[in-house]
Amino acid sequence: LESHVIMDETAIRRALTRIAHEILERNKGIEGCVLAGIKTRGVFLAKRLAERLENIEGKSIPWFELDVTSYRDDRSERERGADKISFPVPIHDKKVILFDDVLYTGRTIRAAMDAIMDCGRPQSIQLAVLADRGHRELPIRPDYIGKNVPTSKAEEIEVLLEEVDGSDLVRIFQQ
Ligand code: 3GP
Ligand code: 5GP
Ligand code: MG
Repeated sequence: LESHVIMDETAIRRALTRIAHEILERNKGIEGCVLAGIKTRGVFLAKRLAERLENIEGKSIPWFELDVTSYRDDRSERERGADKISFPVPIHDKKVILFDDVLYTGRTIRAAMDAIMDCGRPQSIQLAVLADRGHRELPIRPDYIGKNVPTSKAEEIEVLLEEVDGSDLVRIFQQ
């Protein structure tokens, strides 16, 4: 099993700092912005980004966790209807910025947008990802990208984050 490192701790830190500045530039600050971290690792990325933005701007930005499992299109209709998400942070008229670790087919992001639209009408939805590995099956593109990683479908990206894995690293594996 061959693997190589595509982002180390420093690269991840710099990418997050750059994305923070890109968000501030595009939105002219963080007024009206809300961060949403998608399921496991996207949550920690969103939390880190919120800290960066607070350090730069000197004001806090709301963020919340988003579990899109019940909105995925690979679940049955019955399973999907089961639990409607409610957010701890109001999203009506807000600029919601989604954060996920890896973007692949785009189905997870479609599910995340569905979940959000079910709860209100945001002013806009933007997307940040740590790694974009290509192979989209839906017309979805990220607004903020840590690193573009062209992959074959046989390759897999492993994202390790301090909070869950004890260290920060992005690696690519050949299956
Ligand atoms: P995450 O919850 O931190 O994002 O999907 C469950 C976990 O498996 C994810 O962790 C993700 O990192 C990892 N994973 C690795 N390869 C894949 C893949 O091809 N599809 C999905 N859905 N998850 C993958
Ligand atoms: P998509 O729905 O775009 O196909 O996949 C995105 C989700 O699946 C992300 O939340 C991510 O966790 C996971 N995923 C897809 N491919 C990979 C991969 O190569 N590596 C990792 N770590 N996660 C992946
Ligand atoms: Mg993920």
